[in-house]
Amino acid sequence: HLVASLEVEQTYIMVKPDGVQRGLVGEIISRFEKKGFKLTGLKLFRCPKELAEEHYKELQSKPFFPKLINYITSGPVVCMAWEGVGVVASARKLIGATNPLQAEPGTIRGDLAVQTGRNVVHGSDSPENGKREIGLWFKEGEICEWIPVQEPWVI
Ligand code: FUP
Repeated sequence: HLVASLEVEQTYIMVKPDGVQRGLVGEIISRFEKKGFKLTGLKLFRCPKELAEEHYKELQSKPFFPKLINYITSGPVVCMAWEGVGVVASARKLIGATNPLQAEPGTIRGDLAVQTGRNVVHGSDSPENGKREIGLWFKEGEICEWIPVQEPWVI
């Protein structure tokens, strides 16, 4: 089960081609911003087949692999790096179950998607994969470290 960690982590979040085509980019970014995580990387990107295959290499032997690669490379995606305490597990909670029909209402997939093969968003499944995937999808210099202005929320 998803247990939130107390470590500052990085996760790779991606709006998949259906999310871009359906105009859901702002809505999806908004969910992570409102939760309180920090955006450290963002770009619109047309993904080459080789990169999609590397990203999903753990699923290489699955019967749905060729369809998955076609889907991810079918149009531009929005690549994001997000940072925060426990962000990996928390982002997966915000995203919801892989099958959108099983995803809880209130989650991105639960609110916005129907099909597993069109589930609008990706989120890394471990801090190790978060680092690996950010390294795959972003070049050096595309990740921006910044410190939010420290305004007190209550006096
Ligand atoms: P998730 O971590 O929720 O993105 O799910 P997985 O890593 O298990 O699967 C990655 C992607 O493969 C899913 F987003 C959609 C696709 N997939 C299928 O098309 N069919 C399946 O039965 C399982 C996954």
